[in-house]
Amino acid sequence: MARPPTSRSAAHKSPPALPSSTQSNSFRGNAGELQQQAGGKHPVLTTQQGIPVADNQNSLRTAPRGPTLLEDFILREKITHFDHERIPERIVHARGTAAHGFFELTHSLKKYTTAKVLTDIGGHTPVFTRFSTVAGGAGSVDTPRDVRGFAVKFYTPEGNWDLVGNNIPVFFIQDAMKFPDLVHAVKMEPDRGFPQAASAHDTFWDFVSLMPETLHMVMWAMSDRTIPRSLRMMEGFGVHSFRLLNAAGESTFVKFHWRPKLGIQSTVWDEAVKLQSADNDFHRRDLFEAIEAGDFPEWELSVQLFTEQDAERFPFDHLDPTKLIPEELVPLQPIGRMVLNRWPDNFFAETEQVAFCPANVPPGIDFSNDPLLQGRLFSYLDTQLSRLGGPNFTQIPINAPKCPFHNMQRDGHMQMQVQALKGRVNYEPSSLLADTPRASQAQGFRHFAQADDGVKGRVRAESFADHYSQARMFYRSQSPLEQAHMASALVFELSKVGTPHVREAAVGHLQHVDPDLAQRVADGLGLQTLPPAPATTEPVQDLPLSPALRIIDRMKPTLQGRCIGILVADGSNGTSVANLRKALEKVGATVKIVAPKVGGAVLKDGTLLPADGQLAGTPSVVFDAVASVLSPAMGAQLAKEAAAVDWFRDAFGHLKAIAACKGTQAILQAGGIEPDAGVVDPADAQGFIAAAQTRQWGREPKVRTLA
Ligand code: HDE
Repeated sequence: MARPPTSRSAAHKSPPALPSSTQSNSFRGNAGELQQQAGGKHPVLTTQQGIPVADNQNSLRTAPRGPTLLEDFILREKITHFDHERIPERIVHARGTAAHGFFELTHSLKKYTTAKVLTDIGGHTPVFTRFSTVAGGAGSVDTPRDVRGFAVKFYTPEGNWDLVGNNIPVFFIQDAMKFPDLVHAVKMEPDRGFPQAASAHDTFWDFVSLMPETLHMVMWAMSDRTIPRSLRMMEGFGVHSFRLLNAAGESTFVKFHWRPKLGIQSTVWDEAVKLQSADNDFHRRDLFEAIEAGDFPEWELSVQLFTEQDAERFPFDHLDPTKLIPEELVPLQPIGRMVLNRWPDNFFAETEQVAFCPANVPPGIDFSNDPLLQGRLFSYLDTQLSRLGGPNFTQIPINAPKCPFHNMQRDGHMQMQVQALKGRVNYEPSSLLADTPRASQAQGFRHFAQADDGVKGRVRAESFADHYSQARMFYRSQSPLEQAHMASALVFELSKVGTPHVREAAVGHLQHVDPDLAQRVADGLGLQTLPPAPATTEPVQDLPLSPALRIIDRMKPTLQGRCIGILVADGSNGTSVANLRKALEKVGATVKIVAPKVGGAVLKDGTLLPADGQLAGTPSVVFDAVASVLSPAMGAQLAKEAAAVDWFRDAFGHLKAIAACKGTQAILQAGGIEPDAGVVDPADAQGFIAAAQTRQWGREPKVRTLA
């Protein structure tokens, strides 16, 4: 039955006049609700075909309350494009964040390589650097216990060089053949679809316990390296040995290391866990805010250089990616710096579509025979063909070289170029056209001419057989507190493993790493007997220790790049807040004001101090240290507020310095906090700065039981 017309169905008969680029294009929809307020000149909205759009609010209908017409090409185009907005996420390293910047070479490696990026001092090579977690999906969190990807694309004058590394210098497996198994084992279990972004489950530890070559990297994964405070405070490693080739064709092996200018800094585990609820984007936001504030993150690039003869003397095989070269054995030589100074304009176009590939190297850099690297040389281009939809992804601006490039590759899905070389010739050799691209012996890429003799077969080198010695070296090189963190991480992870024999097998392997560690983990798991150590083919060596592998001792005592939260409320003393803030900012810290209401607090003198965050939504985990300036009355009131009590209790538990005024004492008492040397008065700004430059490590045994 036809409805009588009502006021609801009154038609908006004619759309407003088509806005011109000089007119305002704000107008009202049927309900009269739309207002667009941004000023400036607004170009006419068009379809992808360039057809101007008159109404971007209403689809085309037969009548105001009638069905929508298939004829509406504007609606169809808009929805179709939207339907295809997502592309497959990376199978690993799906969650990432990136920034633009430059690399500046400070020391030439001319003796070793012809690659201009490593020989021409002073110039700025543009870079795009993407950091990532490994196991979680693109929508997972920033702070799980996980390895971090550290991939740098250098747009060099001789083509793109991708140094696709991690924040750990070794890898779990020795052969690319095992990568799909490793990744299947660590990602969410296939029948149940969980856990997301976590290695603490049966399949990962089952794989580990059956593949002892993983043990060295497992020790790194259980260390504080995998719970970084900030992407700006992580090291990066190229992992594999690469080769440098000089003009004479001579080869030198090289390992690449990135060292953060702000020093390495990690969180404590409970903090990392709580960050997952406080701010899923903690690392992404931190990098964004630093770059927006002009506080550009910087890393030093260093190399370890060694010859084939040097390598023969190492007590391990450098082609085995489960081994690192201690810097006590081959020192690091700084050669340049990378600064990240520009946030991408568009996350999808740049951070999501960027395609890194370890096979992208300019002339003068070459590969080693590391079997993991060899597999990677294939995998990245292959996965990118499906992830980015075809072979022309190299033309996406973020992936295209910034130097001239010419070849005879043509056509394919999403071809964007009409090549400069016009006419009949799209092949080589040809005699029909002048100025066609040709190969160059002088400038072209050369491979190291390596002699190989052997018998073809699916074999693993005997020199790869020692799986435990470096795991032991790494564990024993740590400070006692770091060892306790590792033992506790192992207890946590294995406690999440439901299958007893998997748990026990993992502990058995730890006996080879360190019998005391195995016992601590067994005790932490409540095992009645210590599981037996599996047989080994090689005796475990006691290698010289490498204190350079610690991080707690090497954390930089600084407030640069660190963020301090000051809690205020109505009635707070504005002068005390201002003085503290000034002193903190003077030494490079960022200060954020937190108040019970985001509108801010009315200070004792009646002025309004705007807040950067609301107390319940800005827990202390997002800060490196906290302070408070509260009146006794507000302190007493907040002592009954869980968010305020947790603010201090968590800061204390996470070993942070606290500057607490007298008014705050009631909250500290409610949180059961017994002030120690890391709890000072906010009037003592210098005392607070000294305490906040580091964590209060001595407090840890008082606040939690470590394995
Ligand atoms: Fe990767 N890895 N990987 N990987 N990897 C990928 O490539 C692979 C390995 C690393 O921000 C994928 O485009 C194999 C070591 C980073 O976009 C894929 C093997 C190291 C990134 C792939 C390894 C890395 C990736 C997934 C063993 C440290 C993210 C999406 C043979 C040196 C780069 C993609 C970015 C990404 C394969 C081992 C680092 C599937 C087969 C060792 C930082 O191609």
